[in-house]
Amino acid sequence: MDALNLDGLLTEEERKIRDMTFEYSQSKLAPRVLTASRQEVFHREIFNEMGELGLLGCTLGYNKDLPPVSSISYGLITREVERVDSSYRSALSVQSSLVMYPIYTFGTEEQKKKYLPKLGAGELVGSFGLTEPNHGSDPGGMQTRLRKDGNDFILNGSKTWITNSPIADVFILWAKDDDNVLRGCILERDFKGLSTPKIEGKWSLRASTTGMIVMEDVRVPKSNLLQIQSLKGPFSCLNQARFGIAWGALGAAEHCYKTALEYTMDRKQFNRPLAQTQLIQKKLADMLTEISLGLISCWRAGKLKDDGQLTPEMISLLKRNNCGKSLEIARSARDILGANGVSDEYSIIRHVLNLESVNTYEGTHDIHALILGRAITGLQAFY
Ligand code: TGC
Ligand code: FAD
Repeated sequence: MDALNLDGLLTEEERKIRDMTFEYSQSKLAPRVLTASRQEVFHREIFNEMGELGLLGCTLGYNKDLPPVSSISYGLITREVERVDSSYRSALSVQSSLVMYPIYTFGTEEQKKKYLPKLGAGELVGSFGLTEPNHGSDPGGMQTRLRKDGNDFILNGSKTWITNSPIADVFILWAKDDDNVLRGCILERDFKGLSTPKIEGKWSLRASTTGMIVMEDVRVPKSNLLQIQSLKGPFSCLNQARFGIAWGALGAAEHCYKTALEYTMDRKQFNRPLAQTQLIQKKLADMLTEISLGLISCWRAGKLKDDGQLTPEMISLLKRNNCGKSLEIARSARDILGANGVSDEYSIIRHVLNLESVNTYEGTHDIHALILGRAITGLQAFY
């Protein structure tokens, strides 16, 4: 399974964190996922379990009793969680990278004290509102407005496709102010004028709850504003989350590869195992190659990240490649399992459908190509 010996590059602490997360994911998440996915439910207590293990916001060092872990450890965690289901990795990424990270990085001391310990323990659930009904890939065009009103601000607008919004207690919300400058603020569930309708009929990430955030004259105290003014705010959060997704998607791909390998060793057609046919062996070889190259490049990115040298373009390269390749691997595994490939009992179809979203959120496959294209040519091709 570990063709290029990633294991040999890890520190003892990284191996321990990986093994602990594997144990947790397989013993606690895997038994729940089939029902969760069929019934479209997210088990809220998963946040408390992850919090107890110290998985939430684990790179931030916000808690003096929990020293920050390496970026590679964070990547190994997302890989183990997503081996079970991308929905659970989504929960972990949003809480850690998109909610705790901005409060840790752009929050006041009061905000950090008030929110970080409870978010880290999983007592509070956070969500991140950037995408709008008319602005997905181009968040710079957003219409949500934060207008000054005395000492407070009044918020109007709507966000859509927001992970965990229907169950969240705290919202990191991005909006433009009177001067058209992008601002971030923290909203709480009981703010008057805030509602979070669930998006129904989602055939992907079914074990994750997705919804809207609708804001009608929501009064936001000045003390709830984050100390950042520019698209750099949300984009720097996305850098963290995209790094974790680049690792996580490979966990889902590894699960599909392992399932396809075991299936073809057992299943006989034309009096021999499927695994003893040239076409199947080529497919397995392609899968293992892409997974191995992906993992080693994630390790390199983790090292660069902790050295402060990982650029957004490098993250785009990895997020795009690893999500795209993992989706191809999952589709290929689905084909290899024949009819069983479309049954959720074998989990492959669930990963295929999940990875369709993973390939789209946090910047689509093509948007990351355009980010790379801009870096290669120096020419802007978005608009
Ligand atoms: P552009 O002109 O490129 O940049 C505007 C300002 O932002 C700065 N910047 C960055 N800063 C830090 N990190 C990055 N990655 C950055 N990218 C850009 C840039 O330097 C500039 O700063 P300044 O000071 O000059 O103003 O902005 P643009 O409007 O042309 O952007 C184009 C593009 C395509 C790169 C960007 O809009 C983009 O990435 N679009 C994709 C949108 C996206 O990823 N949305 C994600 C929503 S959240 C989500 O999906 C969560 S899923 C969670 C889950 O369940 O796991
Ligand atoms: P669009 O931007 O409308 O893109 C549609 C298609 O056009 C894509 O193929 C895209 O690549 C292509 N395209 C766009 N612009 C160009 C261009 N210039 N040139 C060529 N092609 C282009 N957002 C949040 O803020 N918070 C969340 O928690 C969150 N969670 C999500 C959970 C799920 C399950 C999903 C599916 C999405 C989530 N999102 C979230 C939203 C996600 O980030 C957006 O869906 C994504 O950024 C794409 O935006 P869009 O769906 O509006 O597609």
